[in-house]
Amino acid sequence: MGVFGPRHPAAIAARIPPGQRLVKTWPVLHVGGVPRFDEATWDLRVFGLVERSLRLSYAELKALRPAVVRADMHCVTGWSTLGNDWEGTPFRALAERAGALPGARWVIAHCDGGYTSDLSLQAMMDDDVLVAWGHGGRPLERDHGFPLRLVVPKRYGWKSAKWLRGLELVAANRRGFWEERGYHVHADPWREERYAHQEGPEAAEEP
Ligand SMILES: Nc1nc2c(c(=O)[nH]1)N[C@H]1C(S)=C(S)[C@@H](COP(=O)(O)O)O[C@H]1N2
Ligand SMILES: [Mo]
Repeated sequence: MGVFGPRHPAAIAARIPPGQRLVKTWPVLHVGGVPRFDEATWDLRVFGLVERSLRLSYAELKALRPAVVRADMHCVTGWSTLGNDWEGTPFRALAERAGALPGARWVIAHCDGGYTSDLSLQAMMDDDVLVAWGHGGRPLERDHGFPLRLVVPKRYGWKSAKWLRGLELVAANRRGFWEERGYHVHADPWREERYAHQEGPEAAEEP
């Protein structure tokens, strides 16, 4: 707040984490190309430390406990968007169907094109974590991850992996694409966990 007044009403400002700025139009941000989607060959696999590996077609996935989550999005490059309505299946529904084994501590997201990201199983089990196929009442746009992306609202955007094809449950963490290029393993925007050099010794453990 200054002589020109607050930049945003307090209710909006309170939703913008430190070092972030609100943008009006939703940026597109990724490395590499946008993969093609062929529904006949597409699948989503849930595998690794599970009782039952899953291999779901697009139709099977969409029939599985669909949910809508309204969430804000924060990219580590500094932009935030507020009030995104995502439609998808909660990760927890997939984990329950597959049956996470007791040793599972981390989830590696695998994408078409080879992009990966790692998340603690605990962070993934949050109510607001979806594998999403819809945004704003419409199918996801290709640039934004159609046919399927991960949405992890409480983490910086690079964890919300687009063109998702696999979720692998593992005991010991394996750093994903950005995590091994100097970005933080937990990536909580409210704690400004941007860079790996900020990580404490506990970062490799289940939080
Ligand atoms: N497969 C894949 N997913 C990705 C990325 C990527 O490079 N490849 N970039 C991430 C980053 S850094 C951000 S901020 C968000 C951006 O999502 P958007 O392009 O829909 O805004 O996607 C994430 N998901
Ligand atoms: Mo990002």
